[in-house]
Amino acid sequence: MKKLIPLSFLYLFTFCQEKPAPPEPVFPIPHERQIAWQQLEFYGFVHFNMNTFSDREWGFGDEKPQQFNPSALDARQWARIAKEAGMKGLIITAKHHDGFVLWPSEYTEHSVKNSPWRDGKGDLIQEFVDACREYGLKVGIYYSPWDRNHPDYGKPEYITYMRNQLRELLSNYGEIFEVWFDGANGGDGWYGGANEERKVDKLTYYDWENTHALVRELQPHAMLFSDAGPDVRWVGNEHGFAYETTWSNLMRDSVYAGMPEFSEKWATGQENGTHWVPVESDVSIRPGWYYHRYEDHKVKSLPELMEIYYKSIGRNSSLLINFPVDTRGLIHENDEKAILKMAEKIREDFADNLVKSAKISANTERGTGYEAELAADGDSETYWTVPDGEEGAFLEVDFGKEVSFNRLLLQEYTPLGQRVKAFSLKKEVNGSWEKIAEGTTVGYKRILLFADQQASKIRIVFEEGKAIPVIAEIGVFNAPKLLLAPEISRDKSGMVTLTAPDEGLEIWYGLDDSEPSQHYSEPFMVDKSSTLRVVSIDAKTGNQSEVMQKELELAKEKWRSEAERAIDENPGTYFTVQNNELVVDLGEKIQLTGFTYFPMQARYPSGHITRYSFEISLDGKNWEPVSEGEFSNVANSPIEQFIRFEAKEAKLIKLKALQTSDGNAATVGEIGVLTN
Ligand code: FUL
Repeated sequence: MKKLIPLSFLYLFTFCQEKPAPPEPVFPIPHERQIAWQQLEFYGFVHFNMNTFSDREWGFGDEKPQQFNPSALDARQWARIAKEAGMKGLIITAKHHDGFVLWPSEYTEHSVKNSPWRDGKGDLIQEFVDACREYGLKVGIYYSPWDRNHPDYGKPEYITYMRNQLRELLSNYGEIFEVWFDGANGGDGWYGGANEERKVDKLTYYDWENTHALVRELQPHAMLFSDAGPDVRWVGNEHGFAYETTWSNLMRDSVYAGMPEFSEKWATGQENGTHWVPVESDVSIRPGWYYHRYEDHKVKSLPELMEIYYKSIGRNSSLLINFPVDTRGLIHENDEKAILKMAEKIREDFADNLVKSAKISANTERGTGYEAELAADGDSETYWTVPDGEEGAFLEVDFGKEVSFNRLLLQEYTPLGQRVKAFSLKKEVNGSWEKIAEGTTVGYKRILLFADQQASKIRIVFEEGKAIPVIAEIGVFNAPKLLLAPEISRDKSGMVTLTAPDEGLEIWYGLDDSEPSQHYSEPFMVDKSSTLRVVSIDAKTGNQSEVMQKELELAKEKWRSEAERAIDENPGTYFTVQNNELVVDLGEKIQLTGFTYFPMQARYPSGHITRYSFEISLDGKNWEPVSEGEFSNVANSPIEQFIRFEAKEAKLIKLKALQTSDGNAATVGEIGVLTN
């Protein structure tokens, strides 16, 4: 006869099984729209507008709509590539600093409606939106508050204009997932013919409170981006790198868009930040944001792109990679190849999560519903956590056999706030625990990279936190090694040295138009302008790195200047220019076709030249100005600048700094000449 269980027992049983209360949230916590957005992780930028045709980074505003004339524009090609690359959305530069707009706005003539493209009947925002929807991508809008074309820029009337345009963009094209407000603001411009400098008070001019309210009204689910959020903040650099310690919490009320000290003081977020304003890392796949033919071979290499991936998505940030769409209106073949290689490598690195087939336990558990296994169930809605006040909690992963690995992935359950301040990874070696890696913040996602390890048991120890850890997911991976290209260095005399990234690799190279078919054994001389291609080869496996290409110019052996550090072939060193004039004696007469300026490369630089003039001389007494202009965007993106002019003979060159980014004495990382 079956024994009946007494009712009271059943009660007790259910009572014991009942899930203990979840941990108290640690404030600030994310809004629903921020949670949904963070899960996108990876999306793309499209910089395509008037600058594509004027070959600039920042147009002055005096360009003509007739210049905008792509020959084969196909937004579906952009969407296909983004989709294949694993991106979840695309953001387009609807209006950049030069003021030209990609849709037939009712409020300006400076638009596609007056361009030859599609006989003035085109609407590029519509084509973009249609393509994104077809490929299942979210749609984002970049809108530059700074407008170097508009006559009213700087006056209250312009704010009305800007809001009218936002109303068009945010009412007529369906759901928008992110609205991107650029922090670059105010300065020289055409301004309807005034040709002057206009400074605005970045804190008050745009009346952000009401501008944001308008966006919220029209697109309640859209994330609002700027240095100061309110929903998502800038990472503070244009390399696509977040920080070892990256908080989603921000002292939001202390920050405003375009403030000079943002990168240094606020970009990492703060442990005690008052608002949840997570980070987005933005970077271009080429040096510039806009297309320039001379950058066709400067598309980022696979190792560079993977470094960006790990330093953004792997550091509690989303990643926004830019495509500088070309003058045809297409993503260039080289950029497509690069992004697809990156996508493949990401898939490869995370193909097999070793915790899936392992046994997961913890030294302490909160109870039913919060067990250790929940941190490895592939469901980021469930989590492992521990009783309140518990310290030194760890998760243990027993692989059952020795495995190799080199990546650790952690995710906090962020709806309850960001908590972890320090953690470590240990492996069991003969019964004791040896530390192999450590980190600080985790947030939505943290990935640690380390040298190959072997172990059958590991522990993830939560050393310190704002409160008990609440861990949604963990992952352990064994990413295949990436073969790196050789490093190229060249001294002033022109002697080129190639260094293999690892022992046992062969180096091959080719000069000018030839492929790398020469075996490298010792340094060689290149004293003229030339193209160098190099590759590393693992002779045992036959595996090859990517081919790296570098343009070399005339050797600087005969050059003389007091600015030795600006002509030492090392942009990592720099020279501070007295009287804002830098003179170099080239030692002989040379036919010049241009010059290059590499800004100072320090993390917190000073004295970037933003307006220059360049002069040449045959005798050091009589100087002829050959070029004057702007180095756009060097403060945020200190990439090498290439300025070309009509061929001229010179024996001396002079770079004059007419303006610097911060008003400090000009600095020069490296100066060079172009001769072909
Ligand atoms: C910067 C701009 O000045 C650049 O041109 C680019 O659009 C980048 C994404 O933001 O602030």
